[in-house]
Amino acid sequence: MSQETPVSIDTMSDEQARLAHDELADALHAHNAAYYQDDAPMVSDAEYDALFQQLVALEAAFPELKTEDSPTQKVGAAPSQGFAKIRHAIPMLSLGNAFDDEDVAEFLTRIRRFLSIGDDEPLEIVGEPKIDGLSVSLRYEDGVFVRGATRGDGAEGEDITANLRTIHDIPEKLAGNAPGIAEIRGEVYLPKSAFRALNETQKANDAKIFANPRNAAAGSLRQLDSAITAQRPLRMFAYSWGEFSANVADSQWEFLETVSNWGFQTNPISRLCTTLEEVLRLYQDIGEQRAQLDYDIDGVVYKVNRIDLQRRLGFVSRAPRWAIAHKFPAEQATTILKGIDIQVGRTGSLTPVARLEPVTVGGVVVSNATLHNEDEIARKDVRIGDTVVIQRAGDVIPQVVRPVLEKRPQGAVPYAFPTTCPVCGSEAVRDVDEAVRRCTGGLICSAQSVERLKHFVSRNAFDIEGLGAKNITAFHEDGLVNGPADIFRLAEKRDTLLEREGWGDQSVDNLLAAIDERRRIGLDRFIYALGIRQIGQATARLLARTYGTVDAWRASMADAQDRAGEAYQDLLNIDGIGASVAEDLLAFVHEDHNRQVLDDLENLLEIEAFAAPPSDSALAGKTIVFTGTLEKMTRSEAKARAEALGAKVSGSVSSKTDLLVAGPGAGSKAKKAAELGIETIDEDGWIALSQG
Ligand code: 1X8
Repeated sequence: MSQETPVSIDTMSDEQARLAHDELADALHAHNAAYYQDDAPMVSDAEYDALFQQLVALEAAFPELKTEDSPTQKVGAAPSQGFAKIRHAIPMLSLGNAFDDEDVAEFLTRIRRFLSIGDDEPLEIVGEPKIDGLSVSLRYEDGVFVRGATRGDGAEGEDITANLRTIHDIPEKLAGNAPGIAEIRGEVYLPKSAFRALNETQKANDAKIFANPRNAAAGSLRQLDSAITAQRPLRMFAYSWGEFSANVADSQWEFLETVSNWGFQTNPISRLCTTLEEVLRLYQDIGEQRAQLDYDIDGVVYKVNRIDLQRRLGFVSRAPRWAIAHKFPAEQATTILKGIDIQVGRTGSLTPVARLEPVTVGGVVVSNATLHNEDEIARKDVRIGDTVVIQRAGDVIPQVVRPVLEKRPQGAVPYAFPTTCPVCGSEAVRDVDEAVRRCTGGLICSAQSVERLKHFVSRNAFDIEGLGAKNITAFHEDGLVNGPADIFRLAEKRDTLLEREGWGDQSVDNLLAAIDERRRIGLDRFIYALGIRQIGQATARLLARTYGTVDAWRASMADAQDRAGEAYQDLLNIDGIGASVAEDLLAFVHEDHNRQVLDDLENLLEIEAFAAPPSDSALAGKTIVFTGTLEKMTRSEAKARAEALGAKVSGSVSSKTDLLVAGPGAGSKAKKAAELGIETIDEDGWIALSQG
């Protein structure tokens, strides 16, 4: 569902879905940053063309896209200062989500299909309550607790060892025989009863009142003074692991038993299930107990029990294919819609935001919510002055669900969506079948420039410390930074920076140092940072992996302008890039202005070649094509394995193909490979190669 090629979700290919997801997620992430980090709630940050519900619908149809870091799920934790960073030996993953029984059924079907397990063969699933707390990783060496970290962004967390040592459920020494290295993962939480008591005390002391137990637990764990943490009765359930120097369990269930013997708490209402019906009954049972539990839960996590099967299933993006979180429904409330603001995104999309009479939903005060887009407002017939039902789930931006018609004030009129850009006044148009109306102002629209800059410095792009959305907006407003390259020329404007209120020698030095630190950047991040339509993180990585260096990428993009040429075919051959993405990409590089920006940036930066993940693998950097029938693993598994080893998987054979894996029934591709003299192996050869 690119904005250009409207494809309905029902008929989308996996590739289209992933691209659509990239685009929507991207936009919403930026919006989230504005809302949660910049204290500028909903002020024109994101390209919120990303209709939240479109994303939800997309994820419902393609649940593998529903990772815990999807904007539908969560907002990234605000980076905090004061704790040392710890890189996790093994990343802490997110989880995909299931919202209804059908999602769960599909999850099980997908696993069976991937592993080629028949419907009549058993598949054990462990169901465990999903605790609404903070994920931590605890490292034990020779049975002794040495270090503990928050999840952070999954790759890197914060060293909160001292605080974790105050938690009674975290043993200082493991009972029994633990291996030399054992990393236990679990959720730290504050019991509901303790939360209520804490807020009583806080109130009596005129101190900060916490919105919910999770926030209170987070605040308690992030104390720089662990004596304060020690006063908060935090607890922990263990449920997973990171690095282990020896095998301690063959299944999740056995793992839980093992860590329980070592002295950890494991959740007593978890259950081992064998059928979809059992899994759904567990969800029902846990849902019914929810209110009585002394800790908040927001769903049930299902995991494939056998660890060997978990290994085979592996990961999609940053979530395991072998686990999913079945969420409980969102909480709702009613309030009054005071107005509708229109925000302009990076690519000109106009996004309506509801201004609400503040109301508490699920323990959090909400004063604005998303209305997704023009059609959504019309479909729901939401009018200014209406009493509206809003809902929020987890940390997600609240949504307007529907108006309460009985309470509609007299004289309320249907909302007329603007047809001009509220920022630059240019005409705002909708392409046929596009959900989003866009400002046509392009380069003259300051809202778009600002959003592009915000994207450029955002967390997954250049991520410059001290140069977040707020500062970049101010710098843009004052003409200090008009385009991305200006950021790397700020040193020339030192004096102007010093004149700014709140900026002194130290802070300017820090900023310039932080900018210098980012002059080296990986090609994938660089491409992503450009903010090209439809090029999200996954697609940017794909391009970086395929072309390797910025020079090779640019040269190929230039060559690919010839739609009849080989470079264009090569681009389309990338598994995961279709014609619509290719067009957006080529349109971007075709623009003189953009090429100028690329030239400028290349002069100012050191853009690192893409490093294929495991460089010791014989397959790293190789282009592989699979054809014919694979009998010992599914095509998806083969592809996932190839990519994990740093190879590219292509859909068709060309002179760039390094290896063809041909199963029985291989036809024209095998013939073409033979003609081109490309190495061809069978499935057994592939298994030997990919395992060796
Ligand atoms: C997150 C959580 C998991 C579990 C419980 N609570 C959570 N918040 C569990 O597995 N029992 S797993 C998980 C994750 O993988 N991100």
